[in-house]
Amino acid sequence: MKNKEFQDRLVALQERYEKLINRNNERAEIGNGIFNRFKYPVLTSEHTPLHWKYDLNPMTNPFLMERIGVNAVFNAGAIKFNGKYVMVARVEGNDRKSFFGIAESPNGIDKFEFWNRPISIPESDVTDANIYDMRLIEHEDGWIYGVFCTERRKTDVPPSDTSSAVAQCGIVRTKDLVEWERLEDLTTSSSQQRNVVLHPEFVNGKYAFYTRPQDGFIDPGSGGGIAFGLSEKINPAIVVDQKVVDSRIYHTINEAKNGLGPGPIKTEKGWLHLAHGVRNTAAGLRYVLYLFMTDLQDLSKIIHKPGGYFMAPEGDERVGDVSNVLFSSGWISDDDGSVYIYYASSDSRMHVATSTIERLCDYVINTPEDKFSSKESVLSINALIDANELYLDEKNEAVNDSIKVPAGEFVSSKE
Ligand code: M1P
Repeated sequence: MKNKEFQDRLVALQERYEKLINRNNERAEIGNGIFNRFKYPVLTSEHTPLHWKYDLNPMTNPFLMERIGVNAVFNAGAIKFNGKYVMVARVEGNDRKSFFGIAESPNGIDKFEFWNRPISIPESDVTDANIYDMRLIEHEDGWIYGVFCTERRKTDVPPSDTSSAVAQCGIVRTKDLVEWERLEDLTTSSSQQRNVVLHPEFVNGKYAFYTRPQDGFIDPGSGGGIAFGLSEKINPAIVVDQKVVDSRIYHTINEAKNGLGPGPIKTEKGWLHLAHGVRNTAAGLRYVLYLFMTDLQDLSKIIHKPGGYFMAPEGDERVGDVSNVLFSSGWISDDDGSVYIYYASSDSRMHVATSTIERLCDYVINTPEDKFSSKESVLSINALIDANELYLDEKNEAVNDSIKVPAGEFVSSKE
């Protein structure tokens, strides 16, 4: 006799899954001219396939119960591969263990579907307790690298300390996203590392890494911010000197800590970087995204850095497992100049925002820098108002088309 409860539940679950996977996404709002948000998240725990979670045999699972729960899908690396928009997402089970799952979409904004199985990442000599936050880098040596955080329990602590952990940078590489080769973990002079990114090009014949030196697992301690260093080889990769490129600064969006997001995008004006900045509040840490640009020749030199954040958590994005967090470890620069920015909200789900190289460069070059005081912020606004008064009459209509560049602060940054 057929198990009706099982059959009914199966049909309902499959219908819900298909509806979700095939849902069209829509631009959310008028936006700020810099990027467009989209109405729906692009990957959530609900996007994980039913056969990862359910025993689909009515004999062994007559109630069609979920046997393995998925808690969240977030912090994905991204790449365009074989014409598809691909994310390698951090999938976190109900058991708190993270692993990587590959999801692809035909257009980058919706219809993301996970591949049949999660990735089985080979282990190194020391077992990884938890692996997460993979950045995907197409390196000019011909490999696609995945650099990620490997977390292990701290050994030199009393048995009663069941929380202390060590974070390091794990490295894998692949040509097809199917076979993954594990390399030795990155060695640096810091006791812990997270948010490490490999630069896509050789620098003086060496592999270049962006690191985030830190003393503690959560607290960066004396770790000064996003750093840059070179390694002779990729296996083993050893970075001896870490030069801080973007430091933590009092009363800015990255006062408490920061970390690089995805691999940088090369533009005619410089290397575009997306990073996260963290500050502390009475409600806990707040993570926002920011952009900066480094010199094409000197990768450790920032040439443009807008003040403040590029994106901050908004609406539903503000709530999740770790609320008030935006975090990005993946973006795709497409052939037509479009940029797909994949970002996670509150350690729970993935979203996309779209922009273009032209817009992002304009934003990075022409947004006033942080000048570290309220007085300077007001001066920047007044310079903009002055420039607008020259250009517009009281009805906000242009009266002087010949003014191509606004006055004040905005003159110096225009080319
Ligand atoms: O919970 C927010 C983020 O915290 C860590 O990032 P960071 O090391 O910069 O503080 C990471 O665990 C990240 O995965 C997480 O999203």
